[in-house]
Amino acid sequence: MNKNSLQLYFVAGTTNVGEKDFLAVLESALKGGITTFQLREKGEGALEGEALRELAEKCQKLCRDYKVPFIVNDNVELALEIDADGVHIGQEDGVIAEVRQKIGPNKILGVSTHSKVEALTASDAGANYIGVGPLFETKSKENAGEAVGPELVQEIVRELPGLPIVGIGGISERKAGTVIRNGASGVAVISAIAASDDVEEATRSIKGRITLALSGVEM
Ligand code: 3NM
Repeated sequence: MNKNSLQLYFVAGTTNVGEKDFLAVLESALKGGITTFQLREKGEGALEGEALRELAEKCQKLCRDYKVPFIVNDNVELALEIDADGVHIGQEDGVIAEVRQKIGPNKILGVSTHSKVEALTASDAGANYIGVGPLFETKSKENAGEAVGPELVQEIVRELPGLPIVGIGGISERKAGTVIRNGASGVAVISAIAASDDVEEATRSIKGRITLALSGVEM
């Protein structure tokens, strides 16, 4: 995969946007410059079944309009059914190599990792990129575990220089540059975008920080 598409990776589901309209939030984020979107529909009141499929198809269409990859979290069957660009799985979502087998060689496979060992395993099993986190404290994921700190990104990059990494967990606009300077190809966020009052503007600001950090400008 093109690692530039990981620069600002927006992760969200309907339970992350408060009173806002979910698709409007996604479109604003796309306008603001997100480079990948992952539909992660979890928590109390999360959509399931046909309702989830309909939402996924609407997200997919919007992402296509903006030429941004559309990734489905966890649900390999749904991703295949609607021909999403890829799937993202956690450590509990089935053995990584089995998921790769199911989706074939061409779809994007992302895996959440929390240690060097998990990163190596994911890489061997055919992940195209890994999420490393939670880098900082986060309230957006239940049982996210202790913050591992951005230094873990650096350690993993040293072991696996060819594997694109997105940092995740508690990343604010202010922290985005640090994550990039530790060697990540990009940052993945939920609340920094989904919970902001002005989604497009917040997205643009985070993207600006990432672009600066990738070009080597210190802030
Ligand atoms: N995965 P926020 S942390 C979905 O560590 C997710 O694997 C994590 O949300 C991991 O940007 C996390 O609001 C939540 O902190 C990220």
